[in-house]
Amino acid sequence: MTEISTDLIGTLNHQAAEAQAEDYAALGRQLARRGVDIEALTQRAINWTVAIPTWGVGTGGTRFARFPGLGEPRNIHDKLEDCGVIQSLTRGTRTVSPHIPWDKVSDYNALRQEAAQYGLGFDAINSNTFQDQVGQTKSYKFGSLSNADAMTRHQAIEHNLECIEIGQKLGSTALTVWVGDGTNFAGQQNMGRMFEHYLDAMRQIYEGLPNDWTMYIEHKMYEPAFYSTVISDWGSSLIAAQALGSQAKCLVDLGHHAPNTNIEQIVARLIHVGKLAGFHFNDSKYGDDDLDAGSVDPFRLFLVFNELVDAEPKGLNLAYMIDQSHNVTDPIESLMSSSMEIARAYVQASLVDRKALTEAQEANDVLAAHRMLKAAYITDVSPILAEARARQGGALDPIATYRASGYRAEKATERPMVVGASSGIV
Ligand code: PSV
Ligand code: MN
Repeated sequence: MTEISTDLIGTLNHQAAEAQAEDYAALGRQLARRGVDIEALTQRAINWTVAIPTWGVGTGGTRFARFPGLGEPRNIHDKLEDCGVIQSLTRGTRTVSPHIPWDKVSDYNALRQEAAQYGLGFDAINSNTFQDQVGQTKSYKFGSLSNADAMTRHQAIEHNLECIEIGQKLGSTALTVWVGDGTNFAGQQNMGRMFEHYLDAMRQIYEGLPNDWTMYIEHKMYEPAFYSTVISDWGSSLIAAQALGSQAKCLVDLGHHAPNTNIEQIVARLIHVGKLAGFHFNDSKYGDDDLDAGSVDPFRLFLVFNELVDAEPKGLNLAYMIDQSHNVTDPIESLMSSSMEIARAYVQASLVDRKALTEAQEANDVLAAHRMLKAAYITDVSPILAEARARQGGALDPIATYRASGYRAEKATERPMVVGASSGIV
């Protein structure tokens, strides 16, 4: 089941087939000279997948304004339909990551089947204790899992346990916990006590985790709290993950660090202690900008993947998700573009000659080592990505095909704008 006709994909792919074959063959010859088998890389690209956040298909906004797009998804059913479009064109986004209560329904088994019809499964489920919901007894204004008030903490724990229950019905095996808890004033709270409350609450959630589940702890430096944040960095996240046990790991959202932080080194450290859960991909210039992955600093994205590919022999089992806010673009286009940029970084990092790199490092040959990374990074692997998509029935050019399909215009008439709705994140 897909809203983009396979005929259209076939026709446009056919038109571009000759150029693609030429480019793929030329790249194959170039890589062969470098001792790299293009088919092996194409297979890696075929196996690659990144989860789409359900909230990402809605138009985002800032705290100043939100400019709604046409034909925005009004509910989880519309969101799944949009995610289905992304998957049918890119073939590298086989799962969606739901957010509760934004994606609440009465029948989760039916929702799971609905997703399966689009060829989609469910990835990590995200809890939400950073907003108050209509009818909620206790407010999260002063925090959730670390709130000074025990009843508020209890309510937040119960919500997370409910998320696990929902996730089980959806076929998910991970819970992502991000809390906005923190303070805006020095002295507002006792920082030690807040952390203890958080740990105590997380322990109670952890006890409710099924044996085959993982809990992802997501850190973020600031926002919505601006003086202190309870899980502000990977250090706090790691302390919590280690205190909780082997099923708790640290999730790295690329935007949740100070500008210029060496994220790839954080990744290496978390791999070292076996506590890396996975990623929320996005890009940023200043803070948690939630810009499209690879749009500001693609080299950094590559360097993150360089660490991941390097650590592959350790048998990593990571969760890859996108977490972006699309304020000025069509979210479907941005998500397709981002998923392709992430796959690009992965394939480029797979090109690094690890043996030669280690030798250069052992010999302290600085420039040779650096140039090996750059050689991989400057290789245009687009023909490999396109080939991987086309071989799976996807589009050689997903964005051009999407535009030609008229999907958004069709949805604009089918999905009238809901006044006051805010389907995107801020
Ligand atoms: C917080 O900024 C975050 O990165 C968390 O992952 C949330 O679940 C998501 O954005 C949506 O607000
Ligand atoms: Mn995130």
